[in-house]
Amino acid sequence: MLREILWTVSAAAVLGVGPAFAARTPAPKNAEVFIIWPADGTVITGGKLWVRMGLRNMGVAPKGTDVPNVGHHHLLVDTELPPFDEPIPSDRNHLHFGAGETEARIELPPGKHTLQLLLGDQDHVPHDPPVYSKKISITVK
Ligand SMILES: [Cu+2]
Repeated sequence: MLREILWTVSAAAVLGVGPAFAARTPAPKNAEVFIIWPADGTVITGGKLWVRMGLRNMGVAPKGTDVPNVGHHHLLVDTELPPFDEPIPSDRNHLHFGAGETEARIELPPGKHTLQLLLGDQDHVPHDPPVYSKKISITVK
C-alpha cells in the first residue's frame, strides 16, 4: 500500500502533474483583456504614463478573491508571456495589480517598450484558457 502511494507520488512528479500543477482556474472562452491606453505605437514624452486596463466577460477582483470568473491584471513590460501553469513572476517586468486596479501610473526609461496584459487568478496563476492581450509597442522620448 505504502509502496503504491510512493509510486503514485513519484510518477506524478515525473509527469509534472503533482499538487503544484493543480487544475488552473477556468476562464470563460469569450473573456478578453485589452489595453485601453496607450494605443499601439504611441509616443510618450517624459516616460510617465497611465496604463488603462480593460476586461470583458470577466470581473476584476483583488488577489485572494475566491469567486468564479474573476482575476487581477498583470502588466508585462518588455517581456514574453510567462509559463501558464505557475504564478506570474513579480518583478519590474511583471507588474501585479493585486488590489484590483484597472489603471496604473508607470514610468519607463527612454526607448521602445512593449506592453501586454495577462490576467491572473487569486493565486496569480493564468487562467485556463489564459486571458492575455495583444502585445503593443510604445516609444518613450
Ligand atoms: Cu498577481
